[in-house]
This record gives sequence, structure tokens and C-alpha cells, in this order.
Amino acid sequence: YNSTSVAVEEPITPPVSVKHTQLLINGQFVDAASGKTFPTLDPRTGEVIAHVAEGDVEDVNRAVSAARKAFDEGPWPRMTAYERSKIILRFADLLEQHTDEIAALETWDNGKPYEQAAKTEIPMTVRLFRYYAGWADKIHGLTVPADGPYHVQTLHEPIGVAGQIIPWNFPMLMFSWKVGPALACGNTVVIKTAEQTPLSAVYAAKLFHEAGLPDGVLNVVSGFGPTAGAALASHMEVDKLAFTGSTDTGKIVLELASKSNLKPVTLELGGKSAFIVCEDADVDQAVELSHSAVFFNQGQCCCAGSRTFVHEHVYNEFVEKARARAMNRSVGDPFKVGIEQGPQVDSDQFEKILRCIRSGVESGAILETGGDRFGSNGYYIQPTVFSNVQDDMSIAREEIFGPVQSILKFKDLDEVIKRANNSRYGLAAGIFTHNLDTANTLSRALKVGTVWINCYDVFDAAVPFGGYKMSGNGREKGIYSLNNYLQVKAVVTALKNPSW
Ligand code: TXE
Repeated sequence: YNSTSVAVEEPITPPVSVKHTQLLINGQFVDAASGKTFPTLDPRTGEVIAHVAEGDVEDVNRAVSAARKAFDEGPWPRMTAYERSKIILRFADLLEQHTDEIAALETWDNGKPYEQAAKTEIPMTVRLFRYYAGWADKIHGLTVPADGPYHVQTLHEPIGVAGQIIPWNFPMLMFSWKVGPALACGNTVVIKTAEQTPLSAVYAAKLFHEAGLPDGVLNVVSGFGPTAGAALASHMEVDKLAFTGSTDTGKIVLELASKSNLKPVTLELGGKSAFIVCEDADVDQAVELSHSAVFFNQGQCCCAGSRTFVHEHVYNEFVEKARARAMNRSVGDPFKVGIEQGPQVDSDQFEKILRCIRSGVESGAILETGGDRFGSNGYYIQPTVFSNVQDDMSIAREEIFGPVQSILKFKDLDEVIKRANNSRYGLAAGIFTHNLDTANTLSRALKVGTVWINCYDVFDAAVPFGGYKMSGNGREKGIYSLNNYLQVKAVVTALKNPSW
């Protein structure tokens, strides 16, 4: 990688200041009970952006009590669904008006390109809240034709206090996937933000209160996983848990949930998604799509197309062009216009990715380009491409979560189906072909929650997302997410005069 072609200059001053660094509990900004704070860092430099309240067990207890009271005593679950819908819509309008500011916080805290945050992610967040606002007054039960002299109906009720734990790769989008359906269904929420990216969600939650959300309905706790996160997962008064993060932590929170009050848990975990380039591919298009499938968001996507399977007939041409494309990727300050790739989120991720790259080299994969840090400051990594990757190499099995493409060669469909499915993960897959039979065969055979054909990373609010196997359980977005936040009550009434 020609790292001199795009130099990382002096960091650009972010066009925003940090306003909120406290916890938001019961509609009030408060310090952590311990008084402790932790620094959130700028991934461009490793320097401190702000010191943020470090929530722990006592703060989670306070937040859950507020959410419990707001659920049990109202007014939120007892408001008309139309009123709830209007508040969510007002919030979406406010969020839209503050797009630039929130996008800047997101870029500063996470390192993602500002244009990506402002033009794609915040608009998607707004869209998602509007989508669920639309559901609020359309949630209802059924009448059921049971045997016998009974009138039977189901009531779809909110489940109660939802505990939600989100990661750092898409802080606002993850906030929306969790909070949108929970509130539309009439639940109250305690959400724990990721320690790497605490700034945007608390800002957004403040806007939610300006939109008319009653106190206690949405509480935001910043803090660490083993303390604040674990307290939420094991809390006896939390009725439902939703988690997005690593598979290892998913196992921990599931255990905490089962050992406490058996709260139902939805999990959205890691992946090692296959992007399959078939024999009939237009190689230029396939290269571009597979490139963005893996490099988007610095490669920090659970559904990154991180195993690029290429048919042997187009393999050589593909590898050559994939290398050229990666070498052209513009890396630099994410606030700069035209930048495709900023720094990785923190030093842990940065070190992990460099370790994975070293393991790729040691296991005999061919390093086509990249392979090292980019520049000498911050957590930038060179766009990296490996060819000749074999299924048993750890770069083909483990989630790298960085800008590293692994290209594997295949001969026929049966073979690629077996190899693509030979993973403990099953989040997504991409298929690049114009042959209808090939597309149908692959999409039916792959054991994954999402199949994208001739596209990738299409995240419409209405389309469900989630994983097979160790990529998690449950689905988020769309109509499917409503089920995660509803109880179904069967009401059976004896009929006095069954003949009518
Ligand atoms: O994840 P964690 P990390 C993958 C990716 C990445 C790896 C590690 O491969 O390299 O995970 O990232 C909270 N009880 N993904 O360490 O630990 C934590 O505070 C309760 C994939 O950041 O899973 C944060 O809010 N909560 C992924 C959230 O869990 C705990 C996105 C995620 O952190 C906890 C992120 C505990 N004991 C990483 N420990 C995706 N699916 O998109 C941590 N947390």
C-alpha cells in the first residue's frame, strides 16, 4: 500500500462541542453515584475528547427503578398509541434537524467518515424511528376461533422494562434498532452505550425528552461491560434484554439473564460472511461491491463480507483488480471530504487487526497489499488484501473486524455452498451473479439471516436482520422486532349462549 500517497495530516478540528457527558436517568442529567468518570478518546490521535460518567451497579439500579416506575405508573404505556407515535415522530424531526451535530459527534468518537455518518447513518436512524412510529398504533391482537363455547382473543402488551446493550461500530443506528421498537410497543428502556462511543446516544436521548418523552421512559447509562453492562443483564427488574456485540460477550449476557430472572434475550453477534463472486461476474462490478462489503466502516461491521469467494475462471483478474481498488482507497482524517476510511475505533481493535494480519502472513496467505498501520499517529490501518486464503486459516475463520479482505478460490456451486456454510457464524452472505438459478440455489442453501444478491449492506428499516448459528438469535428491524418487545396474553371467555 502506498501510504505516502495520502498523508494523515494534522487532525481537523471537529465542528461540534461535547455538551453531554453525564448519565441520563429519569429525565435528569446526573453524575455516576461513585463520582467516577472515564475518558472517551479520539481514534485519530488517541487523545481525550471528554471525560464521561462511569455508570456502575448503583447507577443501573437507579435507571432501572426510574424505568420501572415509568412503566408501572405510566403515563407512557397507558398513553394512546397515537400519542406515543407523535412523540417518536417529533423526536425523528429533531434528530434530522441536528444531523450535522450528531454526525460530527459520531465521527469524533468512532472515527467513521463524517460524510458517511451525515449522509447515510443519521438519515437511516431518523428513518428507523419514523418507521416504528408508524407501527405504534397498528399493534394489536387477534380473535381466535377456538373449539368449544369460548370467545378467545389475544392482547399484545408491552413487555415492561427493556435493558439494551449496544456496541461502538454504529452507535446511533444501534440506538435506533433497540430503542425504536421498544418505545413503539410501549416499553420503557435502560440502554448502556459502548465505552468507546458514549457521546451520541445521550445527546439523542436529550432530544427525545425535548420531543415530549416522559421522564424515566428512556434512560442512558454510559460505562463498562463487566460492571454496568453485567448489572443490566442480571437485573431482576429488567423484563427483556437486547444485546449487540461479540459472540463471547453474548454468551455472558445470556448466562447472566438466565441466572437472574430468565428475561428473554435477543442477540446480534459476530459474523464471517461470505461474498460469492460467480463465474458469470462482471469483474469490475464484483470487485467494487465486494470491496465495499468488507471495507465499509473501516471493516467494523458484523456483516462484513469478510470471506470473498471467487470462481476460479475470474480469480486472477479479480485479485489483481481487488488489490488495485484497495490501494486506491482514500484513508485519512474522517472529517475530510472524500475520505473513505478513517481510523479503527481504539487501540484494542487496532492491535487485534494487526495480529490477525500477521497471522495471515504466517499461515501462508499472499499479502497483495497493505499489512501495516497507516501513518504514525492514531489507529489507522492500511487497506489490506490477502489472496490464496485457505478455509482453515484463522483469517478465514475468525472475525477480524478491520479493513482486511481475504480472497478464496472456488470451482463449483456445491463446493462453495459447503465451504461458505462451514462457519460457526451465519449472519449474512453476498452473491454476485446474473444467473437466476445460481442466485436461487445459493440463497436457499446458505445458512444465514440475510442474503444480498448483486448488492450488499442494504439496511432498510422494514427488512429484518439477525443471525443463524453463533451470530445470534432473534431478528431486529421490520415487523419482526416488535415480537421482541411484546407479551401475548390469551383471553378466553366462556360464552353463555354459544349458538350465537
Ligand atoms: O465487544 P463486546 P468489543 C466483535 C468484533 C470485535 C469484538 C470485540 O469482532 O473485534 O467483538 O469488541 C458490553 N456484560 N464485535 O470488546 O465486549 C460492552 O460494554 C455485559 C461485533 O467491543 O461484545 C459494549 O457495550 N455487557 C459487534 C458491548 O457489550 C458487556 C460489534 C459490546 O462489547 C460485557 C462490536 C459484560 N460482561 C464488536 N462485556 C457486532 N455484532 O456488530 C462487554 N459488554
